[in-house]
Amino acid sequence: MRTQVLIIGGGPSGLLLSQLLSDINIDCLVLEKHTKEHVLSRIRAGVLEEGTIKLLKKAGIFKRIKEEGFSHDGIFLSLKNRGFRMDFKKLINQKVTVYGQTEVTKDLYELREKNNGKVFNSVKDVKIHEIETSSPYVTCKIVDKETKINADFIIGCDGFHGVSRNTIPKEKIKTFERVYPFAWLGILSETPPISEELIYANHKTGFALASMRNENLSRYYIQTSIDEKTNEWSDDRFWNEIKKRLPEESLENLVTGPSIEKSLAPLRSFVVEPMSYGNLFLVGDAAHIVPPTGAKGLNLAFSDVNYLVETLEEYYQEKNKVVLSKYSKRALNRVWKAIRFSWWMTVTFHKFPNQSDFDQKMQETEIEYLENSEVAQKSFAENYVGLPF
Ligand code: FAS
Ligand code: PHB
Repeated sequence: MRTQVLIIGGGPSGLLLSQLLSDINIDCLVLEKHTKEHVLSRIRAGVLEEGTIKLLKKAGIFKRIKEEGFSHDGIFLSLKNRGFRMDFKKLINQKVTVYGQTEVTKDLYELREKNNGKVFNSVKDVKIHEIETSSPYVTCKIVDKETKINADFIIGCDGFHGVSRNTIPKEKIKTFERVYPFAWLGILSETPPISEELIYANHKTGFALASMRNENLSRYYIQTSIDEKTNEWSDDRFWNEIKKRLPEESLENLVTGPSIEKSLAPLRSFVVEPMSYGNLFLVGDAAHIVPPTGAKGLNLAFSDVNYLVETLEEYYQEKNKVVLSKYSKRALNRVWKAIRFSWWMTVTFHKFPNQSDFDQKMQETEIEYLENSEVAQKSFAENYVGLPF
């Protein structure tokens, strides 16, 4: 089998990349190790930046986002159980859209199927070969049949635990990492959201986030220690903890109920440089991880896709390999700014083990400065809604 661009990973970045490449007549195919149902069972991101919306619209995905997504002109930040609003519309005339990653991925699968996109699920034993040569290829098992696929380029859209990044010789890359000493326990509950907009809360017992998926589906997170188990957290224990952390004035609107999903996510910041080697390119979580505190992970994966499509389109038009080096530089320039913002949100809103009263005071002062300075708010707003591609 042969293709021009072979994409490993049928998550959001792999699917969007394959649609946008097909739209400009670049032949591609996607190899995904799980079933479509498994991929769609993951509950992850919730906030889409304007740049993401524009890119999804270009790919042909907008109808359901328009009908079911929620435009948010701002968010609430909270300290010492007191909240205040960040008004993005007033500050920088921009907004974000709340529409779950699961829905985006569902729309992308449907779009690829409608366009007869080549997406192979349940593919096993993907191995990448000869990326330093002009004839890289992949071996794998498709429906248990040993298969070899030749390609011009191989794209790692296979997430943090995928196979692609580890194919690059260790001496050819540099990694940057910070693992945070806490985790997020998230629940979904079929209850009306506590607030029309998201609430990020700093509290001396730990961070909390109130989000949503629709008017009767709420998404909540609390910071927990790193070694927690979901079965140690009954719904009652979760609700009692989040009540301690959210702003007092919001609690009258809190509707508790049974969780229909409960999961723990570790938090880390991670970047690999460069994001390409030979004819292998890394995209999304395969190249970088952000703590979800800044709502950047999915959006960053999509800005990588944008840069890679532009790079490959220019290559196939000019047949000039020099353009290929543009991708990593352009992508990393935006990646590092999102890494910084997500790190800042995480260290400002979370309680660290052995955190002193002075440290807590510094966090609260940082947030109060934000509350009282329009200049600081504009900077926060442009980072939260997403820096330009
Ligand atoms: P993904 O990990 O989504 O997709 C990679 C795909 O590659 C997967 O389908 C996987 O099965 C496949 N794959 C892996 N190895 C393979 C192999 N060897 N062969 C073939 N296929 C292979 N971001 C936010 O913005 N907000 C959030 O709240 C948020 N919460 C998150 C919670 C969790 C638990 C996790 C893990 C991530 C969260 N993220 C969040 C980040 C997340 O949304 C990612 O940024 C986003 O999924 C990135 O998309 P991809 O790069 O496509 O990677
Ligand atoms: C979510 O709704 O899942 C969500 C929203 C904002 C974040 C993280 C997660 O920063």
